[in-house]
Amino acid sequence: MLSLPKSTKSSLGRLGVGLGVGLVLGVGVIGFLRHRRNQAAKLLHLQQERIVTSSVAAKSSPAPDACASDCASDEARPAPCAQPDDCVLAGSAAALDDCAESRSNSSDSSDSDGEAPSPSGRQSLATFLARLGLERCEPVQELGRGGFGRVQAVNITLPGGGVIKAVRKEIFRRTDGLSRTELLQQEVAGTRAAAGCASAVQLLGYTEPQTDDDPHELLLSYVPGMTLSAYLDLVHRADVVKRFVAKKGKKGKKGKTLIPRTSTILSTPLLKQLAISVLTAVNVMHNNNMCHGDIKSDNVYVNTGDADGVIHFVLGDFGSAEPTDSEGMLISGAVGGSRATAAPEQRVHLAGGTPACGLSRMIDMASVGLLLAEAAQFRPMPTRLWAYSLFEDDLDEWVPEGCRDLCAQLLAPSPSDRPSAKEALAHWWLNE
Ligand SMILES: *[C@@H]1O[C@H](CO)[C@@H](O)[C@H](O)[C@H]1NC(C)=O
Ligand SMILES: CC(=O)N[C@H]1CO[C@H](CO)[C@@H](O)[C@@H]1O
Repeated sequence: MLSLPKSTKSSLGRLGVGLGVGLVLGVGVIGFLRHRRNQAAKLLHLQQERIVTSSVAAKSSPAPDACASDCASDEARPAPCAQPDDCVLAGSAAALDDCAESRSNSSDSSDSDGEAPSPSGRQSLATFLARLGLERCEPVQELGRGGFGRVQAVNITLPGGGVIKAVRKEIFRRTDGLSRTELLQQEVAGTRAAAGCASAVQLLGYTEPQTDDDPHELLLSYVPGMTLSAYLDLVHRADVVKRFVAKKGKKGKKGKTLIPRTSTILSTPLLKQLAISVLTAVNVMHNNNMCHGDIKSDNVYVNTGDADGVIHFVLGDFGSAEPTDSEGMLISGAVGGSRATAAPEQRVHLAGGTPACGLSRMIDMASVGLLLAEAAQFRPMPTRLWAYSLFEDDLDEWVPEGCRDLCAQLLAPSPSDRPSAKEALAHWWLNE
């Protein structure tokens, strides 16, 4: 296992954060995918085995890139999430246990800091879900369905009698010649790259199809609530009702008038929280040499279901994730994504062109800029969002200056002018 500097390790412990075995193995897997994409199936099988026997694997054979990152500077090492409740994942006690277990078993014995091992049996929950979760799940509700697949909320009854809610994503057989096995592997690798991050959907299990006829499924952590796009629509509509006020027209005629919006759709504290949550997840992915590729309000979930009434934002949908080299360039030189929320150079690519600057993980930064602009003002104005993305429009003056500045930096026309996720997290507006 990684021998982290003691200070790092104990601070991880304090925060309840584990550089999860999954995360570290994920790095190794990604490293492999980079060079040998076609051998991914074999590797994923190996990976699955390693998770099941994590303590053994962690001790005996660190994955190649885990070793490399061990020698790298702090800068390059996969950063744990910033939030103290790092391992507390939306609707996923399993992932919590996974984190706790990885932490307790990631210390080598010579440097155990006197940490008590976690109670035996905690690992068994994550292991149970990884091995049997998909077999044992019962559909509760269909969350989405398209030509490419189906997403369901599911209940999984645990051996002890409890029930865990999760999300099952099935990838349907393709008619366009694309391999659904590769798509599954792409999403598994993408989701793994954000393992352990509280503001990212977590991977609980997945199938390992040997043929195209086998089931192609992922088991993901469940986020109670809705997509950010739906949430913004809801908040916006409620606000319109408030701004649509009675007004006496000329000659005593009664009418109604809509007072123009002068405050952001998401409140300033929520906007900042959104930025921090998404940037934190992106930072973890980028540190693991993975680019999300499709950051948009449909792929961010708003957890409104916590008992504390506190809202959480969670990044999901890693199906467009692309491995990058250590410079952040996309190894395949190609990426999917959504035109409306894509970076300028990504749009050139999506339109069949070749961007002069190539494609790098900085496409994610531009998409985060557009996401924030949408959440601040442009959700009900898709034409203005589009114009903004073409540098032909701007956020209105009443949008907080810090927000406008951060959006503008993230959406810099040249990818090299955009801040990294880590730099963006240090922006003054998010820290005042
Ligand atoms: C799923 O689990 C919840 C919580 O235990 C329960 O209330 C619900 O009835 C279950 N739904 C199905 C369809 O089994
Ligand atoms: C629950 C579990 O598997 N924990 C293991 C962590 O690692 C120690 C040895 O390093 C094992 O004894 C535990 O069983």
